[in-house]
Amino acid sequence: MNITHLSADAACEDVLAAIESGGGVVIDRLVSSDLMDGLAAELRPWIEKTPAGMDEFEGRRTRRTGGLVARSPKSRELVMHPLVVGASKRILGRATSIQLNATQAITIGPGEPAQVIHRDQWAFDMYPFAKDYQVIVNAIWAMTDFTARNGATRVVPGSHAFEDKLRFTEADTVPAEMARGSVFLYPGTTYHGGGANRSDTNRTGISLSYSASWLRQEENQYLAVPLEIARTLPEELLRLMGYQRGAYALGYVDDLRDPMEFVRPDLAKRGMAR
Ligand SMILES: O=C(O)CCC(=O)C(=O)O
Ligand SMILES: [Fe+2]
Repeated sequence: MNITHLSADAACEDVLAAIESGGGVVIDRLVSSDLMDGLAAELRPWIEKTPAGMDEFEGRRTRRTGGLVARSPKSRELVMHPLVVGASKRILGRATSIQLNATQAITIGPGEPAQVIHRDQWAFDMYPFAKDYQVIVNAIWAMTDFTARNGATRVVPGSHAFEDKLRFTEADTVPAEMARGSVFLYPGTTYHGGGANRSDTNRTGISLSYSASWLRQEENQYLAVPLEIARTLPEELLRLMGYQRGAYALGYVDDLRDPMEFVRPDLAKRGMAR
């Protein structure tokens, strides 16, 4: 079983159906090469400065560069991509609202072995969420081509419906191969991992994940994005970053104030009702 590929004009329903049946989907060339060129130029100095990972999961030949909303204006377009955000809202639809969970440019260097196969929702202290309750969706955008040789994400097809805490080997997986500008979208229950890079060039993916807004964000957006920058961002992005209450009252400030009041007082909502 291979990963379904859809074209850039795919409808949200097609994306949801492909994920429902296979546990993930590649949407080919959803953004232009030009956008990826711009993104690569903005990120290059930051990636160059990023130290390699400290353990096997992070990858000792892998660099994880975060804070993308602050560091790369072009990344904001990916974070707010309507098809990805629309599909994520549907997949996480049992929660009242969704939020940006983490932003990471993942640069897998030559010689890096395969990452252990895992579920992204294990980030939440391995909590055994109900099978029909998704808490996280990840979009990995290809900033370089993703090939089986250079470390394309490896996926266990259909594994979003499997039991929790299973172990897999590379032989159980298929590579999410895709051209630059494409995105691989999958829920937090799909078993996957970064592939081994057996090539002599870097593989870079921009991993942008979204979660149910009642969970703690993996990347702290309030500290990763300085307030002076936050004040310049569009409302939709600010809300995704967490400048809104989750569920009924999560994340309010002092006298039940909307966190938006601290960034864009003109957009703040009064009272808890949505
Ligand atoms: O870089 C990749 O292809 C996947 C990385 C990953 O799954 C993770 O770090 O959680
Ligand atoms: Fe992962």
